[in-house]
Amino acid sequence: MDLTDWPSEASPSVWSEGRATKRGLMLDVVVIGAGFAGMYALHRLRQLGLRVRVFEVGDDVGGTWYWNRYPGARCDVESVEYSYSFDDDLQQDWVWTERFAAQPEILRYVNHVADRFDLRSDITFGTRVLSAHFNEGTHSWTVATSGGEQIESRFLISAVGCLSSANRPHFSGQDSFLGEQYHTGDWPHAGVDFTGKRVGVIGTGSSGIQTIPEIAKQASHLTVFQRTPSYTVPAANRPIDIGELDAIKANYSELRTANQQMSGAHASRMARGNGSVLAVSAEERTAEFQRRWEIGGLALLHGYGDLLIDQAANETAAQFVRDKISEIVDDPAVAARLSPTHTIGCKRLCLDTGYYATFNRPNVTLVDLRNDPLRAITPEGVLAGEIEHELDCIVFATGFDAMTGSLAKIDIRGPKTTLADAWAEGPKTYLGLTVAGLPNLFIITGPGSPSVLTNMIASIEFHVDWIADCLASLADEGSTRIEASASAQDEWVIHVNSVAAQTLFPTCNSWYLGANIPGKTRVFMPLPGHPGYVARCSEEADDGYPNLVRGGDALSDPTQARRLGA
Ligand code: NA7
Repeated sequence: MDLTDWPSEASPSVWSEGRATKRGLMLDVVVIGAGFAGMYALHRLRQLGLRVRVFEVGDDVGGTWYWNRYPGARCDVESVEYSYSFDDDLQQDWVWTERFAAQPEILRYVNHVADRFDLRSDITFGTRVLSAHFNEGTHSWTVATSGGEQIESRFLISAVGCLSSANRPHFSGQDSFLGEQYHTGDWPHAGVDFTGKRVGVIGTGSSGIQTIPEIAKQASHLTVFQRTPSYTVPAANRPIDIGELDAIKANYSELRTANQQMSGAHASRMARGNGSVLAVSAEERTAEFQRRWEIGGLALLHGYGDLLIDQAANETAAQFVRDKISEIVDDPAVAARLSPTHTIGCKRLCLDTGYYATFNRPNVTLVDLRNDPLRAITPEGVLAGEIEHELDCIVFATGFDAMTGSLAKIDIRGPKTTLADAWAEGPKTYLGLTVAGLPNLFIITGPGSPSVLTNMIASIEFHVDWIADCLASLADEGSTRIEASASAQDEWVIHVNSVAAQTLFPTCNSWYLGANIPGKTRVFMPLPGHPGYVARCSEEADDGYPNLVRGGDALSDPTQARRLGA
């Protein structure tokens, strides 16, 4: 069937035509979240003629980029690649100004997309989805929102994002603090002026590493509370000149296609080395690491094929970064405290602009919480070890309950299980897209898919297209119910774990494993390897979805069924 022949947006819906419920018209799809994923899902499913409604907690579009407005917030995937590919006019028209876009530019871009495709008219902002209960009788979800609405929808799509539920660890005495408190993942829209203030930043992951150099420029004094040092490499961010951008745009589809062959679905323009770092001399590898350090971005870990597979190989890159820290940081004791010892890359590699050099500033102090544990937050500041650090503001850069946190907040109930029960021992999915026991639910970039190990936009587009094709196939055959088979899901979970086990990813306490959240089941959530994953999902679709059990009432209107099948 040619999908472009489907009814236009104004035409009757595929499944719900004429189907009024006690509470009003039944929707085809409720989408949760209006970030990159929810926005594209809305656009794509509208093209199928489906009635779609998106619910979004924020007051506007953007998801991650709506909330993470801290100074220094910037994407670590190059802007020409971290952008939608689904519409060539869009990618030709938009002008990126920097190699790695900063948060305000990305937010301008998503706003442009929302305007361009008139997305806001089907998004309800300022509204949280509280629960979704599946009705076996009608093969539909009853979705309840914080706005007091109850909506019936045939399908439910989670576009809640992977890094959208802020991790707010509780520190003793926190409520007594007399100054201001901020979380990088929930930053005030009006911005914060730290001029002349004594600021403390807790957390040195990607967010902390991006914001620390910026806050240090403003604050009278900055105290950085570090529990675990991170590896960070220079972003080497720079403006993109218009000639460079035009050259990329002239071959945009080739770039997008080439990126599909990359493990992370991006960076195909960056030369990769497949050989072993251990097979070359120390001089050669140092020269290659240096070359890649200067290129900036994630290039460093792409130099050799075994850096994320073999511990001894990995150690060569880790030592290279530690040597850089010693070179950059003036005080050897501070350099030692900043030097990580874990596997490089098993936590997401950070990109920075002047991070290590920031610790040479006279107004910056590093507190190592491994030696001086954070004992309490006091009215005046932070008590670490025996020292009370007096502060006017505390910035929590403590990360997220990643990949499952936002979905787990919603009371999702299927006929025989809840999401909470289904995921009690860690998230289990089939293809990262569906969950056995929860029919008619799809998860964009869910656990068990490559998601956070990739360029998220590429993964989002792939998932949305896959879901759209699946829904079109259901419409074709008049099915109203689809659910992953439990055995296929069990096999998929084993597959994800076995692929992860062939890498060094599971070897440290990362948010990929849920290890940053006390009590969270420790399981490696994303699946390494975009191309293999895409091939597997495409095979599932091409074979007619053999591992997804379909069924339900045929469409009640046979003329419509014939039309859709035509
Ligand atoms: P991350 O990478 O999870 O970093 C959080 C940081 O906060 C990290 O340094 C943590 O130390 C620290 N942290 C967390 N809880 C505590 C407590 N209780 N005490 C002290 N320090 C704590 O989150 P980000 O927001 O920086 O980055 C998330 C992703 O966003 C990033 O990977 C990019 O993909 C974009 P720890 O390492 O756990 O010892």
